[in-house]
Amino acid sequence: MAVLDHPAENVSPPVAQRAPSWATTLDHKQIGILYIITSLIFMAVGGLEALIIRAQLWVPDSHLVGPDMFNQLFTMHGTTMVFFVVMPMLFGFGNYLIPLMIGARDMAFPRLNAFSYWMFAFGGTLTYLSFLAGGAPNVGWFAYAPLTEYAFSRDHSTDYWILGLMVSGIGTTATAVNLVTTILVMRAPGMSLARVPLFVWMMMFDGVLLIFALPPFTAAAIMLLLDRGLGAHFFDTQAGGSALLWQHLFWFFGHPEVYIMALPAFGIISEVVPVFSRKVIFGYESVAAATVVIGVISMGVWAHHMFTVGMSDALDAIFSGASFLIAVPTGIKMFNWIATIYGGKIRMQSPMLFAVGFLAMFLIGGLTGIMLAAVPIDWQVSDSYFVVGHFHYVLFGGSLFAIMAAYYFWFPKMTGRLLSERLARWHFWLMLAGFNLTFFPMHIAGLLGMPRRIYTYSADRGWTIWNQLSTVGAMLLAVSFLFFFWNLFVSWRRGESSGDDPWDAWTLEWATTSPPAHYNFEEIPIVRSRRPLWDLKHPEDPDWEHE
Ligand code: HEM
Ligand SMILES: [Cu+2]
Repeated sequence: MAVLDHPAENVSPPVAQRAPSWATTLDHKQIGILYIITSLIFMAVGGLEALIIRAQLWVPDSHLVGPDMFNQLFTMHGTTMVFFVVMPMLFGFGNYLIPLMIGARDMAFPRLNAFSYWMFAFGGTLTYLSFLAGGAPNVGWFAYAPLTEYAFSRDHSTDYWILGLMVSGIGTTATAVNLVTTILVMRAPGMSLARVPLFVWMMMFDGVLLIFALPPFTAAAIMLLLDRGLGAHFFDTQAGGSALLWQHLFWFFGHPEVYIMALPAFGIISEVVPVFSRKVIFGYESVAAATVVIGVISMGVWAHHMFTVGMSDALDAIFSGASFLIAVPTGIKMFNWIATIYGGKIRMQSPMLFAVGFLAMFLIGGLTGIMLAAVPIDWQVSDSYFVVGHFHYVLFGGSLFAIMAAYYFWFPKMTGRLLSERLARWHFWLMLAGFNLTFFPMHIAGLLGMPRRIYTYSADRGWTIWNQLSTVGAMLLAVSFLFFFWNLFVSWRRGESSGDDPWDAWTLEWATTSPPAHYNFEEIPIVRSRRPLWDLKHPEDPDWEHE
């Protein structure tokens, strides 16, 4: 019975009992919730922008919004979803959960943690202030040169884009350092790196990826500022600068960024699937190793975004091959999750529903990704709606479906209340239907030649029906999110009480009260296996006898 018994010397004195105020808080749980709520607000804004895009494309020759506004809408939508929604939402869950999962009282650097959050909040707000200053950024979320040069982008919208992302990027760098340090040095006694929950493992490599990928982007952003403000010519093609240099620097960040948004999602799935299949994860070691392999390869595939710029055949072949290769460790994870479900006592509650949705949707995104990694196919459909369909299956079908699983799974941890299963089911089925209706037809529109980022099209192109299906799908998606927001709102105030451990789970965050006290654990637990809470609940058959 002694698994979680604790020698007295591990017991720190209780920290201040009362949680500090939200504005000045250093508590990782409050900072996590701040991240989550702020990114939910940005999600509503980014979703609204998407709805206006879809409304504009509902009929041919539409003039609901003009071309200028359309450029701003897709730029702000993409920028918002990537930098102000998916990333910070994942950091929110990471912040909240990691110290609890590793049996710590907080992150390694609580002040830096608060700093990160505020940099994100101010960076996002700064980017949006551009709307008040004459217009929002309109150069696309990857801001290609030379369009961003002063000659072509004379107002300040591009400067807002650069500065907003640099400010929040500083916060992100700090978060990355904080994540890695926390996981390396703050683990409870007995929790070796080979015993951490897979979510923790994947967040650690998320931090590592960020540390490698962000600096080139920051450097490129500074170079662009110099071009625009001080007359430098890094990306100014008319003065001998290189537009391709920007693409290389941006995508050296931008592709790993896809995995920065995906790894934590993989981590969430690796926690949810075992609990709702009532089995340990199949092949913990191979899931962990696949994470490292994905991290390494993801730094070497960036130029698959540049097949059409005229690189050499050799470079095309190398980047194509590396992109195919990354499917292998990703496929290993898929295999492990499915093998975990196989033969399990499956409980189809809301977190598992979204996890299974993730598996199916992410698979489609992965398959179209392999198609796009083949250079001849990419040459045909690059910059078409096929690509827009593809990356929404990855980012929305992948990251966001997993994030939704995380909400339903950990909401009781954060609030002590369950989300309504009835509303969850409405949310799930509407979201699944709306998602596929929105994004599947985009592949067809793309194959029929519809370029991305066009504000309208003529009726004789044959694209109308596919656009109308997409727009109807987007409306369904919007309705599904109303169910989600309503569920969060009512369940937080008067949802059914969850108890401390509603899912009969096995990791340490469930070993304390829900919601946890300010100091997380009264006593720091001692860990002997990968499922410390299972050991505590089943002293007659603890995991550490088998591991
Ligand atoms: C409410 C659901 C969503 C809808 C209806 C939607 C719709 C769209 C559409 C129609 C475009 C293409 C605009 C164009 O090329 O003219 C687009 C672009 C984009 N979306 Fe979404 N989207 C949604 C959610 C998301 C999410 C969750 C993410 C990611 C995390 C995301 C990331 C992007 C990005 C990066 C672009 C590219 C922007 C650019 O071309 O600069 N979207 N979206
Ligand atoms: Cu990529």
